[in-house]
Amino acid sequence: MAEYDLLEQFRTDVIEGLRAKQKRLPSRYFYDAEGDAIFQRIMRMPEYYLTRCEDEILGQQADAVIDAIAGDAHEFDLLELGAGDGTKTKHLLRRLIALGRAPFYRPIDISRNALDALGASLRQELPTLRFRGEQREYFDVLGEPLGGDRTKAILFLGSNIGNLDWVEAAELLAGIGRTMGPRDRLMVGFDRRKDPMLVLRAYDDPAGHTRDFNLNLLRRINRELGADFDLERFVHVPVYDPFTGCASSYLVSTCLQEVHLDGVEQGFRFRAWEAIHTEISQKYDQEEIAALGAQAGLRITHSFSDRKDYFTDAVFMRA
Ligand code: AVJ
Repeated sequence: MAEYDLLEQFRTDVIEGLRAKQKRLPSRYFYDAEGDAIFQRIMRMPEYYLTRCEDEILGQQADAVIDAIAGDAHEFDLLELGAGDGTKTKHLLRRLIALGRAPFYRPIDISRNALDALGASLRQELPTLRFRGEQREYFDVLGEPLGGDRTKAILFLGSNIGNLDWVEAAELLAGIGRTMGPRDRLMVGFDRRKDPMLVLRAYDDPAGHTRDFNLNLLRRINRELGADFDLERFVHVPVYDPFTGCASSYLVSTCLQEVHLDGVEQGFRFRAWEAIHTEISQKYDQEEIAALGAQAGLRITHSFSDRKDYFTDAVFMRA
């Protein structure tokens, strides 16, 4: 999509979300340049265990992971949905290059900014790696075939799948599955169910990075859509439901107020303590991972976890 259409889509989604009875904003809009930078800080903070756990898996079990996703294919496409800064994937890329193998790395991300930074770091750190980044939304890749006749390994890491509810997640996996041949593999990073307080702290850090991340969505709407959100009048509220395994983030209006958007006649009214839902981060146990895969027509071939069993990278093939 062109820049203009992306902005129009953003506008439409914001208006629709704020008009709804239960206000919501799609979490994919967190990732502008500022949001990317805040997310980098989140990944470095002690409470956000997800990144370190998956980094441990890919760092310490790289050879086994490579074997599971690419077998003995010499040349293959390594696609990554939501590549971000690619830090964790570089464990695999470095090892593949060291083994003399020839992956064609295809990072896909909605953030132009993240792709540019990733490209620059790859050219420096892995000059012989062939790669081509694509700026797209995950759901966009589904209609089109994800690659030619070459074997492909598809990565969807970092618990990005956690931002989708069960139905959306199953549809995404099924959609990816339809583009997979019998030799292709999909590896998905799932945040596991664990002590609820530990989960909650990952989204409620004392340094306030997660609050900044959540509030940045309003700052972005102000900047790009000409709105007048007063960031002082919203608070970050994370909750975790141990029944459903769903962590949710809200922005809650601390008072009665009206917010305006450029070109929209009618203001958006907030009652005192009315909430905007901004994100889910779903946690899974092993059975749920297998059941989700099965619903999407996929079967688990391998499952890699960190020492504490906080995080699992599951490898799927078509069932
Ligand atoms: C990038 C979607 C995996 O849900 O844990 C981090 C985003 N939100 N802190 C997550 C996020 C608040 C993150 N994902």
